[in-house]
Amino acid sequence: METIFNTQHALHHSPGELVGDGYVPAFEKPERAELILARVKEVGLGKVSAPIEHDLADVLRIHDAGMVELLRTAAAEWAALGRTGPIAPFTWATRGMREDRIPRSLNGRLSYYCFDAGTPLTATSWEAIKASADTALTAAGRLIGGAGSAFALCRPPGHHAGSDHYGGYCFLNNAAIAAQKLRDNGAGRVAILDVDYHHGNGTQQIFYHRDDVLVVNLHGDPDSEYPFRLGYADEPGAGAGEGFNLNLPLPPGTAWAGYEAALRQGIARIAAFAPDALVVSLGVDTYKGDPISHFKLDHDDYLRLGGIVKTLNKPTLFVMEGGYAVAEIGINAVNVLSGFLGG
Ligand code: SP5
Ligand code: ZN
Repeated sequence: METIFNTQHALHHSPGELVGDGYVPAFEKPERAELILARVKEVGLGKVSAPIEHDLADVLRIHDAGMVELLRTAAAEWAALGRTGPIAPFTWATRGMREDRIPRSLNGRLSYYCFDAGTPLTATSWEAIKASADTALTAAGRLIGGAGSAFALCRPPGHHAGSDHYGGYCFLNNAAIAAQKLRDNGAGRVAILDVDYHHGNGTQQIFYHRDDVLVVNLHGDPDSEYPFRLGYADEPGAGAGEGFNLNLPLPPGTAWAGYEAALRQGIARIAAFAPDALVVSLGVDTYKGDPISHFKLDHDDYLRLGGIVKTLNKPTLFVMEGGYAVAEIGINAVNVLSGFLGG
C-alpha cells in the first residue's frame, strides 16, 4: 500500500489547548505523523510519496469560501494587529445568536467559524493544513488511477471540520474532500467509515442531506465525550440523506468485543449500500493507553479491525485522523493497514 506523506505537516504546531482545569500542551503534535511514518517504513508497507499540490477548488467543493479565506489569511491579519500568540477566538456562538451575519473583524470571524478552544492557528499553519488536504487528494488520485488502497498520512486531522466550521484539532476535512474527489471522478457512491474515538461531526454535517455518500461513525458516546453536540444514535440523515448516516455511539470502557459487534453492524450497512469506494477516517485514539479517550482496544485489535474492513472488498482510502498515545501510534495505525492487506 502506498503512503502519501506531507513533510510540511510540522509547520502546524499548536502551542496548547484548553481542557479541564487549564491550558495544557497540545495532544495533537508533529511527532505523531513522524512516528507513523517511521512504522510504515519499519514494516515495509510500501512506497512513500509526497503529495501533489491541488487547486483550492477541490477544497471549495466541501468548504465555505469565507472559512477557507480565514484559515489562509488569519495569520497575516493577526500579525498586522501586533499579536504574536496563538490565533484563536475567545467567544463561540450558541442558540439565540445570529447565524446570518458574519462579522468583518478578525475576532468576529474567528468566533463565527471556530467552535472550540483546542484548535489555534499559528503563523505557518495554513501551509500544513493545505498540504494535509493535498495528501488526501493525492491518495484519492491513486484510487482513481486504479489502486486498490492507499494511505493518506494526513496531519493536521480533519473529521471535526464541517463545511463552515472548524475545531477538534481539525481545519479542513481531508476525508470529505477526498470522498468528493472520488465522487467527481467516477465513483457513484462513496462510503465513509469513521473509526476515530471521537464522533466525526464535520463529516456527518457535510454529507447529512446526501444519499450518494454514506457516513458510518463508531465513537465514544457524545453524552460524555467530545464533541458533545453531535453523534447520537438518533441522527439518521435528513431529506434525501435520510437513512444515509449511521451513528454507533459506545460507552466508556468499550473493549474489542463490544467494538467488534458495532463495527460489524457498520460494515453490514456499508455492504448493503454497495459503494464504489470506501474512505476510512482512521483514528487510533480508541487505544487503551490513549491519554484523552476511554476505549480499551489493544495492538492486535487494530489488525482485526483492518481485516474486517477488508471483507468489504472495495477500493479503500485510509485517511489519518486522531490518536494521542504517541509512543504506540505507529504500531496501532499501521496494524490497521497490515490487517487490511493480510485480511
Ligand atoms: C481528531 C481528534 O481526535 N480530535 C479530538 C479533539 C478532542 N479535543 C478535546 C479533548 C478533551 C480531552 N479531555 C481529557 C483530558 C485528559 N487529561
Ligand atoms: Zn479523535
